[in-house]
Amino acid sequence: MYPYRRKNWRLRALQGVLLGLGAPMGWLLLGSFTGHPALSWLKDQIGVFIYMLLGSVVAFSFFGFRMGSYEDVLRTESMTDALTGLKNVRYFKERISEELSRAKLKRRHLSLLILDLDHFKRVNDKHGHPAGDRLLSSLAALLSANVRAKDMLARVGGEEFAVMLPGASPSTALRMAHRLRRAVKAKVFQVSGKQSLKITVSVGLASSRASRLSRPESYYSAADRALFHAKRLGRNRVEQERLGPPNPSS
Ligand code: GH3
Ligand code: MG
Ligand code: MG
Repeated sequence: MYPYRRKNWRLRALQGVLLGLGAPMGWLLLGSFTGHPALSWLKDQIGVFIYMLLGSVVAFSFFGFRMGSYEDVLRTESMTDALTGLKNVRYFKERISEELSRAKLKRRHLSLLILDLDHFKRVNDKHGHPAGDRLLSSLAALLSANVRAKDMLARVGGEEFAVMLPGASPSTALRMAHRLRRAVKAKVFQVSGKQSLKITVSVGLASSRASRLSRPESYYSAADRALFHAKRLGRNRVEQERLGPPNPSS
């Protein structure tokens, strides 16, 4: 299980239970130091002991639960992009390293797509920044609806998105890239009132079977190079790049 999926509220509640047990146990210990043998003192004071035990276990585990839940919310927020609700670049970088390690073990493919909106600045210039924001949110929903459940979609820059496709061969990844590009091209975005507009996206693709020397950075730079070519060759297109030779010293 990945650490970012761990539920801290469970751990903190359990720690609360342990802490809660500590107080009545300490009370018994204190009793034995002051000349009250634990068992006979316990027999005399069983009501007080049970009251203390339940009270402190409930109180500590409740505070543990609240603290853990708060930590869970903070962790989720720190990995989520506020505008689109997608995962952010920090989460994406963690995940790609983990998926790459997994792919290396199984000698499987890993593919990466980077999508960049074409001439997005013009949208802001013509329709205003809030309209641009709305377009980005709708686009995120559109992309989410078009990736597989096991793929990982994230917003990695202003108008830049990345999709990691674990296990996807170059041909599967290419099909996915074209599917996303076509879906964006076909969509009419409602940006403000009755105003609607269309936009296109360029996609850079990097795909390779993971080897012992594969690095996440080589996937990023290959997908970036491919994106650069897609822009240069006219936009609204998909280009792919081979991964450069891995650098064993890095
Ligand atoms: P290209 O086809 O070469 O990618 O052109 P472009 O205009 O999309 O690229 P450029 O890098 O020149 O501009 C990106 C624009 O994206 C500029 C910036 O204002 C806009 N942008 C970045 N983040 C946000 C955002 O969160 N909201 C809005 N509305 N605009 C954003
Ligand atoms: Mg860009
Ligand atoms: Mg752009």
